Amino acid sequence: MRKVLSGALFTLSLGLALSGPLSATPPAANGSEFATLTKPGTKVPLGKEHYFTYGFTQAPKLGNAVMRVEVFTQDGKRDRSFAVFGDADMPSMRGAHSSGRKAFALSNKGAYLLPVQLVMPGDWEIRFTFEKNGASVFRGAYLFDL
Ligand SMILES: [Cu+2]
Repeated sequence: MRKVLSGALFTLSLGLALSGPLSATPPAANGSEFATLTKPGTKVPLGKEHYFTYGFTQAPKLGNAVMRVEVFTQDGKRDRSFAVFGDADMPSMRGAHSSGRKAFALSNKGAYLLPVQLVMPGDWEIRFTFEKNGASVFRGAYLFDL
């Protein structure tokens, strides 16, 4: 009886070990801890009590663009209590045009805005970090082609 039980537990824990990493959001292609974000404009969960949306203010083209992030509570009230950071780079030539980690600025309306310089066509990535009270709450990466 004991043997059967421990066998079942072993199977269960093995199952959890195998399903854990697979069921989580896949990491970015570069293997970083940044979750890959789905397409702009969709609601992305942010901790247990918030969500955010993100997207360029206009369709991005070569030159200057502005990334906008908006944070809301689950019941739809705008929230300004996070610090949001962005880092733009080209994954295929990492470091060549990296913006470095920059803080989004809060607009009067309460949107988080970050100017981004898209200096050449190709694959781009913007990494987002959301912090609250100095602690990281969420990291995500948006990959797009220009
Ligand atoms: Cu480049």
